[in-house]
Amino acid sequence: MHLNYNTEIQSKKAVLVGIKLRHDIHSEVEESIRELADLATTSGIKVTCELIQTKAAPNAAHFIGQGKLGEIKITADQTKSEIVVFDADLSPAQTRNIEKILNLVVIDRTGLILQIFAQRAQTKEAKLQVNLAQLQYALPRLTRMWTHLSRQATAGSGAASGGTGQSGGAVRGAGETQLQIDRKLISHQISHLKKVLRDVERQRQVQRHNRAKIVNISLVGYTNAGKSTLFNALTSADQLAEDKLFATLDPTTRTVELPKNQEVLLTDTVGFIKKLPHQLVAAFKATLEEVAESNLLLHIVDASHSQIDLHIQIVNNVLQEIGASNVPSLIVFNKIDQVNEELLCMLQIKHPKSLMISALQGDGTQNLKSHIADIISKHDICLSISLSYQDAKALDYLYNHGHVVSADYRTEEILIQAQLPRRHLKPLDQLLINSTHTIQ
Ligand SMILES: Nc1nc2c(ncn2[C@@H]2O[C@H](COP(=O)(O)OP(=O)(O)OP(=O)(O)O)[C@@H](O)[C@H]2O)c(=O)[nH]1
Ligand SMILES: [Mg+2]
Repeated sequence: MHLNYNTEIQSKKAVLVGIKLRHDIHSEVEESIRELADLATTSGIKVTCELIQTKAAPNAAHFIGQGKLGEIKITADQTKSEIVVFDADLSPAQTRNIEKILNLVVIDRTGLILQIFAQRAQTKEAKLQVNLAQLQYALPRLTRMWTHLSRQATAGSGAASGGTGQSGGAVRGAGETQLQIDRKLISHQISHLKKVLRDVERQRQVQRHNRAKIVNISLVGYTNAGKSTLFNALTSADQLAEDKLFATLDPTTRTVELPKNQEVLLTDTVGFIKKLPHQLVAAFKATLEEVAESNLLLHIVDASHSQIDLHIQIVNNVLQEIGASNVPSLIVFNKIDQVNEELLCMLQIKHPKSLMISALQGDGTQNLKSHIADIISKHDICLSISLSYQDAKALDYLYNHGHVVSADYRTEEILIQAQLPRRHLKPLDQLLINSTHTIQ
């Protein structure tokens, strides 16, 4: 099946086109195209030129006017670019129409993000999820892909540029039959993948059930915010962290030891981005459910980025979309080593409950751990125990699983004040055979 069309774009040159519609703010359009350039570079495309086209409202047939398309064509020819990447979501028909006019490969933002996910997926589950999203995206665009293929088929004989009109006509008949076969195959594969992913989801539910007794914390945030760097700093793991978008696709979970003897599970997961393709959100449902079922979210924000507010808002929107907006969350501003005092003060005023860290340099990470410990302790119970020396094992249990605030050794008993996660109360109770306790 010819769905893995990554090789078609890697190392090829591309013109990027940003679109400023009537109500768009110019700086945001600029930032968006800068991000598109990062996405393109991450996918292996070589960006030759960035253009911004102003348009009151999108055109139903080809999104922007034919005159503007002409300008794009000239730029693409001058820079020897074979691809045009639009910073918009184009409908399958718009993509086809623009391709016909430009005679170049046209990719939209969703298509580009899907390509990156496909390149980055490592585990079987991530590959399945990305594959499903790609198939769902490809199905209505199949004609276009077939056109690419037929163009490729004839390209070997030197007809790649210019000759598509005639050669396309020559293969169209065979193509249509093949197209119908491809459509059926893809629909079939989509249902098969959905079934396989439902099984994965069930397995995850079982794993989650087994972990339910431990506090689960997930790192969420915009892509490249520094989640994996923080994950590594807190867990001594070696999760891939790099200056590329979507470095992490698979959720990774590790234990973190906190002060006061607490142990939590920390999960690092996929980063969010503006217009995260809905096919991906749907395909990554099982993965993202981990986030929705966490006890606490650490929302990591790159404090050195120029679009902090937008990033926070986008992450909150995705959290809402995946049903995680009710999970308690703590904003953690990262990369403070790159930010001046003035901005830090402003952020602190705007987000009084937030924390400031540099995951890379380790600043503030101990404070973050204590803060998490405090948040979790709020759910702990406070105990006063009059412990008989015969029940000394209970004291070990308290030291291992809770926080002993004070221990007053008397002749007949030990008077203990302690904090303990509620889930440890029952096992402790069974050890208190000759002792008494009260919950405060
Ligand atoms: N200066 C500075 N750079 C940092 C800091 N934390 C992370 N970085 C850098 O930011 C880049 C992205 O870091 P990652 O940890 O991969 O970011 P992420 O949020 O996991 O990204 P995705 O997995 O793509 O969503 C890397 O180049 C890190 O070295 C920090 O505190 N200061
Ligand atoms: Mg990461």
